[in-house]
Amino acid sequence: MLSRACIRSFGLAAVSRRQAYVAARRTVTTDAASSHAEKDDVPDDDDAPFPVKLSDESFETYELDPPPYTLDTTKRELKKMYYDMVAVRRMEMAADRLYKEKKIRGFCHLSTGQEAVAVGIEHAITPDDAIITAYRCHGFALMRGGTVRSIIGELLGRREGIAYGKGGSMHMFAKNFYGGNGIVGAQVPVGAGIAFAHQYTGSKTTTLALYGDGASNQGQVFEAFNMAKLWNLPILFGCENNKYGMGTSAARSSALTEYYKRGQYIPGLKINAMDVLAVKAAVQYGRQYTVEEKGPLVLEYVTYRYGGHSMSDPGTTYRTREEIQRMRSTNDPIAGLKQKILDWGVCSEDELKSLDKKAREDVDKEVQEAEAMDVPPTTPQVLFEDIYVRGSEPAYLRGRTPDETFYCKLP
Ligand SMILES: Cc1ncc(C[n+]2csc(CCOP(=O)(O)OP(=O)(O)O)c2C)c(N)n1
Ligand SMILES: [Mg+2]
Repeated sequence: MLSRACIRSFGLAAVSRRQAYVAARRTVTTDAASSHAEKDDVPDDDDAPFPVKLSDESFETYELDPPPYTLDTTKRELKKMYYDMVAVRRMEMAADRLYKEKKIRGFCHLSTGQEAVAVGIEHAITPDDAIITAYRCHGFALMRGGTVRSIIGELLGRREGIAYGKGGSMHMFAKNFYGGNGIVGAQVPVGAGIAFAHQYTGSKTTTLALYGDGASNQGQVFEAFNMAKLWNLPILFGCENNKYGMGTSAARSSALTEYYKRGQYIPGLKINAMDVLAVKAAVQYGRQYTVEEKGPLVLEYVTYRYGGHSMSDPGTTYRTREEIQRMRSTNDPIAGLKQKILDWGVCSEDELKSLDKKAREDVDKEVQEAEAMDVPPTTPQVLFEDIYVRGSEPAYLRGRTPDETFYCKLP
């Protein structure tokens, strides 16, 4: 029989386990407006650089010197960052509407709340660097040069979609953007392969391989870490920690929620990824580190998704409405940058409003164009097209049964 003391201690253990579930420690700030610039330092000229001081709670490091806490930016860049984040959000909102109208079918994962990650990264790298991510990929596709028209067209399954209407929400590609991948974690070793190619060809570029807090527990992630370290690959592994993997909180799924330490023998950096400037500073530092052949890094972008996991998840059964509301009203990346732009006198409230209006109008116009696009004709030619790179197709492709075999027209 169990003694009372025993029962008490088991009980306590269960309680402390439960508490551990609730309180995942997030030690960097998620304040989106935590950086600081002196108004007097902001020049009149849109292209003249001025310094921004990041909050000392922007980063946490593991076996790594932190990035500089000062970042040079320009008025033009801040306005572009703002425009980009608004455009990503408007595009996601349009996808949300079209899904609810049943015009978009199948899977659809939105990144509302996480805009500072895709935008901050793009402002820190060059078009020759590579990005690969999971299914929450619309914002990355846009930042990598996809158009709203082609991304929404893809979601609608249109012929002129970014993947010719055959990929849908999870499978979008652009130059040096390797998707959009549906299998949780699978993009991480593929990212290591891209980094290997960069190293092999001596291109002095880096690869960013992004995955979620849920994906971080996949075995293949650790296999990729191992190879990357052995070969000193120029890669920035990046865990987008949005606190949940589907309906499971990070603390329930991960024995160690400090994802930036997960590389063990790979240095790591945790980033306030609600502040687009902190993301830019961290990634530009990481990029430099990897192209200087110092080896891989594991970054952790601390962020938050406002919506459910996908369109079929209301997102309110495993977290409180208060938590979502608090993040939206006090940590929003767009509102945070907006406040800084106004505080620092980067532009007037009217100019910012017209920037907002322009982003909205640009997106709405392209969404309308996407809706007007043709759906692909239902012919075998179209069905079998684009399995191979155009021009490299084999003589025939097998269908489900021999009579479905498709003979490619040889050029
Ligand atoms: C190998 C594999 N297992 C399970 C799934 C189902 N699944 C899709 S998303 C997901 C959770 C991933 O969460 P996270 O990595 O945190 O990414 P987030 O959705 O938060 O961006 C799971 C388990 C899958 N797609 N592939
Ligand atoms: Mg997650």
